Amino acid sequence: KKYNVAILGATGAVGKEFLELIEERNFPFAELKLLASSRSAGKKIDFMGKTYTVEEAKPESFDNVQIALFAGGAASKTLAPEAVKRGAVVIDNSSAFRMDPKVPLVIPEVNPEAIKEHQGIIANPNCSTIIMLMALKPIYDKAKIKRVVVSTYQAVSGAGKEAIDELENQVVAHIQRAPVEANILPGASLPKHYQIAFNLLPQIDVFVDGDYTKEEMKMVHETHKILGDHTIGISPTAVRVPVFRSHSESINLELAEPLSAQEARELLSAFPGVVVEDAPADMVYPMPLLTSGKNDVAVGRIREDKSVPYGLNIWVVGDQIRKGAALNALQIAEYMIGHNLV
Ligand code: 2RA
Repeated sequence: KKYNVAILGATGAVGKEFLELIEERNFPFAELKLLASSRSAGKKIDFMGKTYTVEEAKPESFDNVQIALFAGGAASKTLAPEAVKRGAVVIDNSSAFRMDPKVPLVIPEVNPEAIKEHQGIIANPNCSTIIMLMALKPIYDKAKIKRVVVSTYQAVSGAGKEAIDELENQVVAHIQRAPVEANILPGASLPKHYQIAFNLLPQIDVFVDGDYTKEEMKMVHETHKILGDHTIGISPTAVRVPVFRSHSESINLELAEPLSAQEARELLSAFPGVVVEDAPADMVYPMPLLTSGKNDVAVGRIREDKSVPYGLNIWVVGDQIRKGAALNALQIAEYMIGHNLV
C-alpha cells in the first residue's frame, strides 16, 4: 500500500532531510506534496526523477493527504489541526504540541506504544531530548535513573541555515582579518548577537523559569513525558558550539541500582539505533564529524563515576537533523504503517 504524503517546510534543512530519507528508506509514497510558506512557494525541487513545485501551505493543501510530515516552525500550530480535520495524520517536529496531554511524544525505539493513543497529531521531541534518551532508555530500563546532569554541545545547523552561513562567514572573515559580524546567534529574534566562530554560546533559545533556557527545560519536561517518570531529576546546560552538524552531550547519571561500565556498554550495543564507539586505548570515541549524515546515535567514554553511589558518565553524539528530527519523524510514520495505524 502507498500513501499520499505532504511535507510542510520542504525547502528547509529538515524538509530536505525528509526527502533524502524517503528515497533512502524506500518510503511507500504515492503522491508527494511539497509545501512551504509563501516565501518559498514556486521553487522547484528535483526528487526521484520528477520535478516538484513547492506550493504555499494552506488548509486545503491537506485534502487527500494521509501522512503529513511537518518539519517544524510556527505554521504547525494552525495547520496541524487543519490537516487532521481533513483526515491526515500529522507528525510534527515543532514544539507546539509536545506537552499537550492529548498528543503522544514519541521516539519509536523508546516509547512506540504511545503512538496508538494519537488523535491525529504525533509530536517529534526536541533534538537534544531524542539524542539523550536514545542512550538513556536501555540504562533506565535496567537500573532506573535518579538524576541526570547533562551539558550539550549543539551544532549551528540546529539554529537553521542562517546560523550555518554565519559560522562560515565568521571563520572566513577571521582568516582574512576582516571585521567579524554577528547577526543571528544565539537567536535571530534576540536583542543581542554574539560571535560563534572560535567561541561557545551558553544560551539556546530564550530564558524561562529560574534562568534556565527553553531548550534546557525541553530536555526536562520531554524526558519526563516520554519515559512516563516525573521523579527523574534533570539538570541541563545547553551550549551552542562552532560545529556545523551533530549535537554532542556529556551526561552524568546517578542510577538507583548498580550498573558497571561494561554492562552499560552491552545494554547500549544491543539497543536499536545506538552504536557504541568506546575504545579509549585506540582513541575511539564519538565525534560530531563522524556521526553527521548517519542514522545511529553514538555513545562512548562510558565510565563509572565513583564520586556518587551507582554513578555513570557517558558521551553521546547524534545527527540532530536525522535522528534528532527527520529520521525520528519518518520512523514514527513507518511504525504506523507497519501496525495499520494509518
Ligand atoms: C537547536 N534544539 O539545536 C534546536 C533545534 N531543534 O537549536
